[in-house]
Amino acid sequence: MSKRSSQKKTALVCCGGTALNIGPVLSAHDVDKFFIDTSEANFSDSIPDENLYKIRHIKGGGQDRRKVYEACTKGIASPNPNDQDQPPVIDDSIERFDLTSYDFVIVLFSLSGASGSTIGPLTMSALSKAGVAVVGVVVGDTASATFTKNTIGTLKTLELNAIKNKKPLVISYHENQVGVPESMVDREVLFVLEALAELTSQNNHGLDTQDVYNAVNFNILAPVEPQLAALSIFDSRTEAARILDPITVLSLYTNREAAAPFGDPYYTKTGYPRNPNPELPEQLHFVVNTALIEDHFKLLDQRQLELNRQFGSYRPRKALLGVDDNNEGDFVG
Ligand SMILES: Nc1nc2c(ncn2[C@@H]2O[C@H](COP(=O)(O)OP(=O)(O)OP(=O)(O)O)[C@@H](O)[C@H]2O)c(=O)[nH]1
Ligand SMILES: [Mg+2]
Repeated sequence: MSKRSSQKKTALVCCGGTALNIGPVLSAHDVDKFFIDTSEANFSDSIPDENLYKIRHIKGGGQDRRKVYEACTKGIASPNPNDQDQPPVIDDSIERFDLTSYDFVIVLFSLSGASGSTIGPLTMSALSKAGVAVVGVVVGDTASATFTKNTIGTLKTLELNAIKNKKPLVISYHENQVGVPESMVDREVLFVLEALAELTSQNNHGLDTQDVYNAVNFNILAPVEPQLAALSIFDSRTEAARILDPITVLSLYTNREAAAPFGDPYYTKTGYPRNPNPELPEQLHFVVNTALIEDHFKLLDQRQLELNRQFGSYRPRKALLGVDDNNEGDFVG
C-alpha cells in the first residue's frame, strides 16, 4: 500500500510501565506522545490526561501476558461478561489518538512485562495493517526466568503478526541484563527515539515520507519475505557496515561532503537535515536486517536454558505436614 500524505508527522505511543517511564523524558517537540496502560502505577504528572488511555477492568498484568491479551481482545477482564463498557481496546485507542493520520508511528514497550508487551505488538500490527509506517522500540530482559520467557514470547508474537499480515514488523531491540543499570538502557532507547524523530521530521533534504515507508516495508522493493526485522542505528559508517545482510539503509548527514554509500543493501537513501538537532551526531545510519533477530532468539534461548538448569537443581521442599495431620482446623498446638 502506498502511503498517503498527511499533516501529522510522527507519534510516539508508549505502552506499559517502561514506556510510561521513558516516553515523557523524550524532548523532541516534533513528536506527539500518547500513553496506554492497564495500571496507574506508572502514571506521572508529566503525562496529560487527554494523551492517556487506561484500559478498564484490569489493574496491571503482573507479568501475565495472557491475562492482558484477553482483556485487550475479549474484554473478559470485566467482572460482568456482558459489559460493553470497554470497547475493543486497540481500535479504540488508535481512533482516540487518531494514530492512522500520522506518517510515522513509534511504539515503545518492554517485552518482558505483560501490559506493554501485549498492547505494543497489537498496536504495531493494527497500524501496519492500516498502512502506517511503524517501528517498535523494545526493551527485553534476561534477569529472571519469567522476564526471559515473556521476552521470547513477545518477539515470537511480533514475528507471527508480521507473517500473518504479510507485512514486515521492524524493531529496535534493547535489553535489561544482570549487572547493567536500567538507566543505561534508557539512555540507549532515548537516543534511538531522538534519531527516529530526526529521520521522520520531514525536514531532510532528499529523503521523504515514502522513503521511510519503503525502508520499513522492505518487501515492497527487496525480495525478502515479510517477517520480524531489526533496526540498528549508528553514528559511523564503519560500525553500520558491520551489520550482516543489510536490507535497507537510510542515512542522514549534516555535512553533504561527508556522504558516501556503503555496504550492499537492497535499498538505500540519504537525507540532509535542514535544521539538524545539535544533540545528535553529524551522521546517522538506520540499518534494517533480519539476521540480527536470529541472533537475539539464539541468545535468549541459551539464557532460558541456563535459567531452567538452575531451577532444575533447586531442592524441592516437601511440606512438613499434610492437611489430614491437622485435627484442630487451622491450628497446630
Ligand atoms: N530499562 C527500563 N526497564 C524497565 C523500566 N521499568 C521497568 N522495566 C523493566 O520492564 C520489565 C517490566 O515491564 P513493565 O514495562 O514495567 O511492564 P508492563 O508493561 O507495565 O506490564 P505489567 O506491569 O506486567 O502489566 C522488567 O523487565 C523491568 O525490569 C524502566 O524504566 N527502564
Ligand atoms: Mg505495569
